[in-house]
Amino acid sequence: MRKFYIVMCPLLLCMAFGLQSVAQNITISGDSIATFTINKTMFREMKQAVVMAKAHDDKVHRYTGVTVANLLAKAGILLGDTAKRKSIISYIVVTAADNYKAIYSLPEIDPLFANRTILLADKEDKKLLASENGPYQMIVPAEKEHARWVRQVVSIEVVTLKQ
Ligand SMILES: Nc1nc2c(c(=O)[nH]1)N[C@H]1C(S)=C(S)[C@@H](COP(=O)(O)O)O[C@H]1N2
Ligand SMILES: [Mo]
Repeated sequence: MRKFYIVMCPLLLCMAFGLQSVAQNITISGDSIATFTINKTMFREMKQAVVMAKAHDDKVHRYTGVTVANLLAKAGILLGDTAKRKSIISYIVVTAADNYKAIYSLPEIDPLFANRTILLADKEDKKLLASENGPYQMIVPAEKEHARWVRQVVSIEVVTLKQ
């Protein structure tokens, strides 16, 4: 029995950390920035925001995480008044671990334009997201469909139209 633990414990730990290190990073890329990776520690150290939103189960839940606006700003994307001519011709592509994708226009993300907060959450009702949804999920309040509540987000790409 002792031999079993000596072999299995390191093995299981390696597997757990191996899987986590891939899934717990978010890569942010775009033409005007160097590709930027945010890991779990960086995510937790960023300003935490709370959004109340009705999920696919028709119930209002409390989501905690980082606003997508702050994530983009951290990666070097300019938002706000000085960037608005560029923002209105830009969008983001959010990709999940299963390669599911959704797009959001930059004016939907930028608080200069948007009257709702789009969040990348890691917690629902104060608990870490369930593994089928997390570690990170897009929370898009007040949408009638939940198709853009992308689960298991792995990357965000910023695209600006060519003029
Ligand atoms: N990664 C990923 N996220 C996804 C999907 C998907 O197929 N893959 N489906 C979307 C759709 S169409 C809906 S309705 C909701 C379903 O969320 P639920 O599983 O919490 O009901 O997740 C959205 N997020
Ligand atoms: Mo859906």
